[in-house]
Amino acid sequence: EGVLPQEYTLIKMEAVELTAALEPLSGQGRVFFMAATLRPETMYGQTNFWILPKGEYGAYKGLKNEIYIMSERSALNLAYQEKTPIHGQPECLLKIKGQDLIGTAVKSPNCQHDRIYALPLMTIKMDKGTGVVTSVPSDAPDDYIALRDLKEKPELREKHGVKDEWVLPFNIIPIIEIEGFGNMAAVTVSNELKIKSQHDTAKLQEAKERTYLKGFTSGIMIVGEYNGRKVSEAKPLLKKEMVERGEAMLYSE
Ligand code: A2H
Repeated sequence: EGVLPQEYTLIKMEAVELTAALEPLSGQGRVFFMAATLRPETMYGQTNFWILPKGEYGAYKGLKNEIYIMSERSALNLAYQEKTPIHGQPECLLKIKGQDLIGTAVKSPNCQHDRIYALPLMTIKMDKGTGVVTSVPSDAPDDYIALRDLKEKPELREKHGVKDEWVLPFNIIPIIEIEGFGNMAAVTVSNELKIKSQHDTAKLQEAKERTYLKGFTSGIMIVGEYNGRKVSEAKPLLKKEMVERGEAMLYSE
């Protein structure tokens, strides 16, 4: 853990219907999964989002009668950052196990699909961010490998109750061109390193290091409002716009 606080953008992904585990929240306000990201400019490439099946999540009262789904620890931090109704006191409306959220459909800002689904990721850390992670397989090696695992392993889908239609129709979307890495850097680097699965921790770390800085310093957006602009320029602009439109929130820890 670093000494300096890390600032994340929380992407507000709205539940499109309150099925199963979320049903008790009906009539209480709009429900948002709060995905913590360091790469708000990549939201054009979302194909799904990730939940830890064994994780404990909660539905917390947010601002303007909204409801936020996240870990308890992150809800407490958010409450101290004046982003919930009562300073320092998160109000939990419902506790939910990650497993029961798998398959929930959301509408996410800047996403090219009308809806994307909650899928299981076993390497989520509940003591980082919100425990909710949006998935951009073109540019995040963790996301690419975990989505590939689910697509290629029917037994993995079955184990976690994942329906084919939540996974198989979603292809990787090129959003950023990086010299020497093509337009799907995570795929290029993961293949170069021959990463076998989401549990190949050391190689995934290496892949992240190879893509992360490079994407920021020499990446060029090839979609969206800032098509043709550098990632380093587009990132703060897209972040600000999403926050101003009420589609995202800043959060530090
Ligand atoms: B990033 P850092 Cl396109 N557990 O968002 C595991 N991973 C988590 C997490 C958690 N609790 N909370 C957030 N993350 C992921 C986009 C992205 C990200 C791209 C490329 C790289 C990248 C789409 N997924 O991160 O440990 C989130 O994934 C590379 C590091 O705080 C978040 O940003 O440095 C990033 O890890 C935060 O990682």
